[in-house]
Amino acid sequence: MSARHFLVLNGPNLNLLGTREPGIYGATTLEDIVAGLEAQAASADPPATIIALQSNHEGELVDAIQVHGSRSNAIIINPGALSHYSIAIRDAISGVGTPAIEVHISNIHAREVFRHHSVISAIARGQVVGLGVDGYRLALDFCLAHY
Ligand code: CA2
Repeated sequence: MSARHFLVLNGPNLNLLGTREPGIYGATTLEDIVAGLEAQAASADPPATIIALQSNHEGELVDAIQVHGSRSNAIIINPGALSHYSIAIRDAISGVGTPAIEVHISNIHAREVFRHHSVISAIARGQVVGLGVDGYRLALDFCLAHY
């Protein structure tokens, strides 16, 4: 059994990836993204495992952070629209004290003004923004190197 675990969380509507709005979010499905991350983690030295969860419900994400985040080496999270207003997710990440990398597929700074601010970013270890679904792989690369 691997000694390293990374929690990958995706928030509301990210289950639709690859099925709609490919111009903004690309053509890759969330299932494909998770499969890629699992393979990346398994082939790392030392190897790691991924716990991946997507939810359209804020409370489920908070529960996952409390239960799995506390036992993980790091959290990779795309909170979706919750990024812009969920103090509950921010408090959950701060509460477990596990380093979190915030990922956004699109460049939130080049979109509507209400997307420019993330309430998560100030407590995140860092962000990967606007690099498409590659952002997840880059975030995991960082986690595998540092945690
Ligand atoms: O760019 C990102 O990753 C976002 O977190 C995506 C959120 C958006 O509310 C944030 O401002 C930025 C929305 C996710 C919706 O995902 C969809 C995927 C395919 C089709 C429709 C929605």
